[in-house]
Amino acid sequence: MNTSHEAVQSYWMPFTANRDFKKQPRIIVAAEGHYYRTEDGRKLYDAFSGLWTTGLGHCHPRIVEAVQNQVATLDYSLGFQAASNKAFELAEKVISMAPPGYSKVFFTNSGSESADTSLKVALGYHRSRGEGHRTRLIGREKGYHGVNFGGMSVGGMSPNRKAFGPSLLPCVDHLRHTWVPEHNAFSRGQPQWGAHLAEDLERLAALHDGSNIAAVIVEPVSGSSGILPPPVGYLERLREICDYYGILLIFDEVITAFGRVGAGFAAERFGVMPDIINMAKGLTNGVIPMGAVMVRDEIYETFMHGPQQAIELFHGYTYSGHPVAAAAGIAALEAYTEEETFEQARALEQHFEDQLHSLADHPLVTDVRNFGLMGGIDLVSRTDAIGARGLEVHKKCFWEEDIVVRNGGDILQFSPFLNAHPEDITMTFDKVRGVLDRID
Ligand code: PXG
Ligand code: PLP
Repeated sequence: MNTSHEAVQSYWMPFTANRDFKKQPRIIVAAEGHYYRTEDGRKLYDAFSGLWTTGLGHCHPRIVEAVQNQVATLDYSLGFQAASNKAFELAEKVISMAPPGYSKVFFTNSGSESADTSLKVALGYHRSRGEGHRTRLIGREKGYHGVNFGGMSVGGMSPNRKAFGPSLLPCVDHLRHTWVPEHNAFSRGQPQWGAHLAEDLERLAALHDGSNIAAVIVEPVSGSSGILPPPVGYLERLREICDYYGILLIFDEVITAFGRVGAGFAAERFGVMPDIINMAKGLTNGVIPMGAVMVRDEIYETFMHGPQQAIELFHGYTYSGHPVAAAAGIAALEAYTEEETFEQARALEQHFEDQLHSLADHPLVTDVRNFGLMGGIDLVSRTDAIGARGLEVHKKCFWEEDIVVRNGGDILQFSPFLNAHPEDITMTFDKVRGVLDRID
């Protein structure tokens, strides 16, 4: 039965042009492997693997089974002062996949909650060390750290901030972003130009005094703002400056963790170790909402003082460490290891890069960027309607080409499955080219 008009009208959709959508709703009813099924019975190839979430493909049998078993065994357990066995098991698995030095995992339900959790951990850490004066938080222009107040404040995507300006957190500064097309347009992988932009942190340390800065949060590769890989040497330089001033470095790896950049974590791929790593999405392959914040041992230990019965961190969510989400996470992490998913993803990178950049010569394309299995294509915006061309490509792909391509305004974003077939990547870009040829 088709979704009724009333049902469509009842739902206030997130990050969606609701009025436009409701004229011709795009409704998905099922998925399997690399395909969605629509309400009108078509099979769509998913070129965005969920929403960066579902690298293993949809309805992965191992995860489906784990969730089905868990929901029938322990549907929910309180997580405060007692917790489900699955939360512990997943925490151990995450640590075992992480580079050396990280030893504790705090569970959240999303990337947004991970962002706010990590900022609170950073402030609490400094306070526990007797440095409560470290209150400043530094984000970056074009950064995305979700939509809660902390993440929104350190985030740097202007449309997400615009309506809430006066209510954003105080004591926040932003580094400049690293996308400067006259120097680094059409980069393949990390741009050579731009490492010096990390010196913005030196300027902020000089302005406020480094001893007043609690943390710097960046995505190792910015995702939502259109796939901005770090210039060569940039992350290394941020790490050095943070070390010098005693500032915590947080990597928001909500997109980049679990294979998206051909490794367990971008930290590992870039060889730069932050103090805190945020994750979500791929943690459960998107099957059940869950996020996590992983910290270096010293950060956790710093909180562990005072009377034994005292709660060390006044923070947590009703669903932190939810047993069904944790079961999905355990199964996903086992699948990544046994199927050698990260190695597969790494092996696809060159083909993906070549196909993505094959659109560079199209008259509607102004820039193409990629890292790992993350790709962005900028389209020329229509003068009278910013975002309209990108949305039109998304809609034409959905209705006429049977593929799901995500647009963020006039930027097309690609997040192929970590285990994609190379010919499907080729097919994706052939179809996108066809659509670009047909629109004005
Ligand atoms: N941090 C980063 C780096 C993200 O990419 C979040 C935090 C927030 O996660 P939640 O689970 O609260 O949404 C994200 C989420 C896009 C797109 O089109 C990206 C995200 C969300 C929606 C769309 O690139 N990333
Ligand atoms: N609002 C109210 C009234 C609550 O009781 C709670 C949790 O107990 C929350 C918000 C927070 O909900 P959650 O823990 O799911 O984030």
